[in-house]
Amino acid sequence: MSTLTHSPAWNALHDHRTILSGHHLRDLFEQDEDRFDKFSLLFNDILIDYSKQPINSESMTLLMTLARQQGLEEWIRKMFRGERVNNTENRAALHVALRGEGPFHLDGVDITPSVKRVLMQMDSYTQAIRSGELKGYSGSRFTDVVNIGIGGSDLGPSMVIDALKPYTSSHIVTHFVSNIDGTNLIETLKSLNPETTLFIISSKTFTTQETMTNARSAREWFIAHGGREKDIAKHFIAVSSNREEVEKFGIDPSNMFEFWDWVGGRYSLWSAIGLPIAIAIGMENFYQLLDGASRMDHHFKSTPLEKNLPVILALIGIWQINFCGATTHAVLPYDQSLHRLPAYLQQIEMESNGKTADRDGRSVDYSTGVVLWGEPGTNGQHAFYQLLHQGNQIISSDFLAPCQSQNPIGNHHTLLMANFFAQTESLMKGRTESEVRDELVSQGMSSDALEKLLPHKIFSGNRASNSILFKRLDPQTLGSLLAMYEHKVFVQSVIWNVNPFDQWGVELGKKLAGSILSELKGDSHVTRYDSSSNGLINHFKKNC
Ligand code: G6Q
Repeated sequence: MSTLTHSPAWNALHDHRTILSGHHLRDLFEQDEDRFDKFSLLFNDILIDYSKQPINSESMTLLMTLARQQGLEEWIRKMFRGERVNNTENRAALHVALRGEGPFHLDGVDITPSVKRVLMQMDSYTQAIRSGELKGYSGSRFTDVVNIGIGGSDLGPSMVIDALKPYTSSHIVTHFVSNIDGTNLIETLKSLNPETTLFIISSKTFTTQETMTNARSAREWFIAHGGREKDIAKHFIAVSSNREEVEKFGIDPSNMFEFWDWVGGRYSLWSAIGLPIAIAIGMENFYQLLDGASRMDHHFKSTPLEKNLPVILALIGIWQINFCGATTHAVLPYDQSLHRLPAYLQQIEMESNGKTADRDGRSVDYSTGVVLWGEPGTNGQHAFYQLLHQGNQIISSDFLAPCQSQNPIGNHHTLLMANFFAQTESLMKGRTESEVRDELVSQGMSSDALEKLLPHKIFSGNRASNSILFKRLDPQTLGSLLAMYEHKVFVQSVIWNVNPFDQWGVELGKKLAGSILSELKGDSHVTRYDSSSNGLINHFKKNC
């Protein structure tokens, strides 16, 4: 048994769960009129309501005790102090330095000036592109930006640009190519003119197979469609921490935007990886995004655990995953602009905390991380909500919505929000047998038919959710929300004693494909793998 699952705070939570599990959420609300006031928090324009969770005041006290037992307050200080909290890679995780006033120290040196220098470089480049001062090889202004990157070098920027569409320039369209599947690149290039297209090759390492393959093919396309070698400098720029590889690729280092090994890929949208965001929404709005995140950083660092948004969300998640038996977590934005948020958070949560070894290399005997998924409401309601309401698995969820729409039209937003409130309410309350019986009787249903239909119309309810309401989806609010989720994941990693900043699973994937690649090239019959892999590879070779 691990130290964690053996600890007093963990055991107290287990015992408490046994007692509390006998209480339906409906009862908890009936017993306490002030439940919303007790279990909700306001941070600037963001309201978090966690009162529809199976908790009472004692649950929160016990969860806070667990957090303190695991040394959370000191871990937060360590991260902000630039200590090497990414122990398996011997690195700091200082993404907060990308958006804060500073100073932020790494090995005794303030890194804020380097951050500011790159921000200034982004600022002048962004202005030059948006104003048309920088032009393509034929003298026309840029109309399209193609970001070539994958994982952390893709998900954040593409999600943010979709989320902030009303803030984007109407002169420039941003495209994202991430998949090594040629379809992604080819379909993107089909509508583009090389004379007016700017390629941003975004890769921290500048060695990632997918990105480098797409980048080379994009360069070939550029040359094949009228561009000359000497025009590449104008049309290809790089965001990377690997100057040597950038030069090898043929990009002028003066067209390289630097970031550093203390910025994890999935925490990098605040760095030069955010360049496509800055070009799309303008630098002023990009600064607003950073400012929103910085405000959340300040809140996270300086607010007592009991009133600390990321801490509360994280502990509610721990409660759900480790004590209530939730195996998956749905992120359900009632905002079409946030349609890529679940995919983005999937990486933040699953890549960060999906680990089996703790910080000291011991196997854990408790769940870490959670399967995260989701789709915007109301679409999901007509697809998978059935299982949320009447399935027999425990699924926790975050419902997110803006009070004001980015695109008001008629009564759309009111209807959307009516659905938002109705869903969390009915998941919590359910429908009892007597409520269903009364309804069917009032419809005049015969007793035989009624008894047959009755069990199908009962909803057990008692299904937990968090509601996250914000005034409007603007750059600052989005920045705060994303930083909130980043810190939530960090808090959970502290409770589980895992390193949230490495990703050895990703590194393995990068290596494995390389070894099979050589087998796919020749004509020889493959025999060196298991019979399944041999059979599949040989079938592919016959049919490709
Ligand atoms: C993120 C991961 C991973 C990474 C990609 C791209 O935290 O490390 O998703 O971002 O594998 O890596 P490069 O930016 O080095 O191409």
